This record gives sequence, structure tokens and C-alpha cells, in this order.
Amino acid sequence: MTAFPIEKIRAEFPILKEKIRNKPLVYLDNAATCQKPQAVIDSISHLYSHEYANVHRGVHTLSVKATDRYEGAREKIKNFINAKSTKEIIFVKGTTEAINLIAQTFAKANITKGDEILITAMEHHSNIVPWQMFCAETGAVLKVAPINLQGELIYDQFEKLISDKTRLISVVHMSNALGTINPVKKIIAAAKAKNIPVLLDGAQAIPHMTVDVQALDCDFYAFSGHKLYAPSGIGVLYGKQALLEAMPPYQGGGDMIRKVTFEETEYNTLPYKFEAGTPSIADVVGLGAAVDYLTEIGMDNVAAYEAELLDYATKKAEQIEGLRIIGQTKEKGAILSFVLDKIHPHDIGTMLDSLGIAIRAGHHCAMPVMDFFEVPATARASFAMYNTKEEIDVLMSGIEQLIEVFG
Ligand code: C6P
Repeated sequence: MTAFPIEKIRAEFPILKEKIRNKPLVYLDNAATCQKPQAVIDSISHLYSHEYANVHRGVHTLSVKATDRYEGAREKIKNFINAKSTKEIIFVKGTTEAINLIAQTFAKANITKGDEILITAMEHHSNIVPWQMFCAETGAVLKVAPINLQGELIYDQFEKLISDKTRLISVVHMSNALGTINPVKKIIAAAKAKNIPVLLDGAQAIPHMTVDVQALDCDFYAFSGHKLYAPSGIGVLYGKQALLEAMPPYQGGGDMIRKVTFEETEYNTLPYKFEAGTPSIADVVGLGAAVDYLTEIGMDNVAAYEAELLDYATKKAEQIEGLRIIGQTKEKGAILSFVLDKIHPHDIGTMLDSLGIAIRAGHHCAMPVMDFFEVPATARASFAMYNTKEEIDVLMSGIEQLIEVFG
């Protein structure tokens, strides 16, 4: 493999030149949201400056141009995740909306009282709460597969929880609180053997690895643009065409219809059936530009580079006395969650900020994970393809400084 073009990549992210508290920014909060390359910023600016109008509605030139850009982005995303058809790419606000869409449509049509939905103990709240709400409404039952102290799914117990009543398995591909990458191929194979559909929460996985929905054979895959170098407010729900065809619509309104009378409404074809109202046009175009950008670099190259970063950071962190890494499985993406003896994660976050280092401190919207590890919160450094080993050195020396002063 040729060397990863880190200097070139860094130069393409204008925000990385910012100073925070008079120090060079060290941005390690990429799991919360990541920064945007100039190509993405330019794509949005270009659309608004030259090609903006509403989509799917006008015969005028600008509307046709904007529609081409919007649908062009759908095609790029289809290729990026290797979906069979653009009909399987539904634009939503983000992962949260994608999962809620499934709960409000697929689940309502297919899951009823006494049926079971299986998740894991390492889910983000957005893959817990929609199911709790659904179960409270319908009498369906939420089952939770346990994890161990390495932060791994206890696969045997997970498999035992798959029953004749399981109607959906909804699992995080990569945990935001632990970094754990779940054995999703094995999970999907076990589900397929019993004809159970699988939804993968790909919010954290998609920026760090090649995702091929056909190779995975998942039924649904949800992700957010803002963690994938694209704008916030846009995300994707991938679904197998036959399942999407059979599902009722999510919201009613413009664009999701073919014909409306006061007596009845005929719904539009896929993917428009699930895209009511004027969509987030510029954000979709920005997502298309992000996907172009990543395709050029190559997701396998991103994954290999970030694996090196995580390995380097983990080895350094292990040398710091009083630091405990939360999430220690070998199958991990570029996330380092940790706690320090005697220093609260919020204080770690605040003190590192004074050195120009941005990390996240908190429960990471995964409170059950915090409960399991009996910590109120963790400090989390999460890496992107533009981070460097030098930045990890700055982080580690910052942690050492604060242990010296406050530990
Ligand atoms: N996690 C984090 O700091 P939205 O907010 O819809 O773009 O993504 C929700 C979501 C779903 N699943 C996982 C695994 C996630 O990590 C997230 C977002 C951010 O970890 C914000 S809480």
C-alpha cells in the first residue's frame, strides 16, 4: 500500500487550521460529529450559488439541475454501500430518524403483542428508546443480549435469545461508547436461518470501514451524514427493496404521493414514498460530495490508517497509571473510551479543552453501557482519517499533565 496521504487530507479540512485557546486544534470528537473537507463545503456553496431550486417539482432549468444533483447523490450513495438499486436509498435526517422510521412503519405492520425485538446491551439510545416506545404501544417485548467486561457481545447468549417470537433484530454495527465492532455477519446468518430481518445501526461503522450491504445481507442499514464528513441533518436508511415496497409510508405530504383525492391517496414509488416534503437538498448534495471524497481515498485505506492510530493510542494509554480503557475487545474501531482514577470525565474534558484538545465526556447516549461498567461517564477520544500520531501524543501528554496536577 502507498503511504496514506495524511498531509494532503489535513490540508483539505479548513477547520483543522483553527486555534483553540491559542493552541492548535486537536479534534478528537469525531464519533460525535466529524469535520468537513473543502470539497463538501464547496459542493453546498456551488449548489446555492448556481443550481438551487426545489427538486422533483419544476420543469424549469434550475429545478432540473437541482434534481439531477440530488438524484446523482443517491446514485453515489447506492454505489458507496453497494445497494442493488437507488430505490433502496431513503434520505432521512440521520440514524435516529432512520430507526424511528422502521419502528413506525415496518414494525407497526409486522410486529404485534407478545412478539419480540432483540437488541444488545451496547446500543445507543436511538436503538433503544424507539423500541421501548413501540413495545409500550403494542405489547411487543424488548429483549436485550448481554455484553462482557471486554465490551463484547456475549454471542452464545445473544443466539439463545433468538426465539420463535423474534420478529426483528436491531444491532449496532460499531458501538459509539466502546468502539466494539459486532460480529454482524454471524448475527445476520443466525437471523436468516430463522427468517428474521436485521437492522444495523451503522452510525459509527460507516466512516471507518467499507460497508457492503449486499455482502452483509442486512435488511436495513441506518447511518448519519455528519459522522461521514458530510453535513448534519441528513442521513440514509438503506432497506431491501421488497421490504420497503411492503411497508406503509412514514409521513404523509408532498412528493410521497402519486395521486391525491379527498377519498383516497395513491402513494409514490420507492424511494419517494418515504420522503415526504421538501428534502434537505443541499445536505444530500454535500453527502454525495463526501462519498466521492471518501471513494477517492478508499475506505480500506481509511480503515488501515485508523487501525494504526487506534493501536498507537491504545498502547500509549495502557502505559498511563490510573487510566482504565472501557471497551477492550480486539475487534474495535477508532474509539478510545477511558476513565481516570479520581478525576471525573467532565473535568478531563474541560481540562483537555484548555490545551486545545476536543474530546467528548459523558454517557455518550449509551447510559446502559455506563451502568454496566459502573461508571457515571467516560472520556472518549474518537479518531478520524485526518488525525495523526502527533495529535495522540498531545492528548497523552495532556492526560499525564492533568493526572500530575489533579490525580
Ligand atoms: N452518537 C456520539 O457522540 P444521530 O444523532 O441520529 O446522527 O445518530 C445517533 C446515533 C446512533 N447510533 C450510534 C451508534 C451513534 O453513535 C449515534 C450518535 C453520537 O456518540 C452523538 S450521541
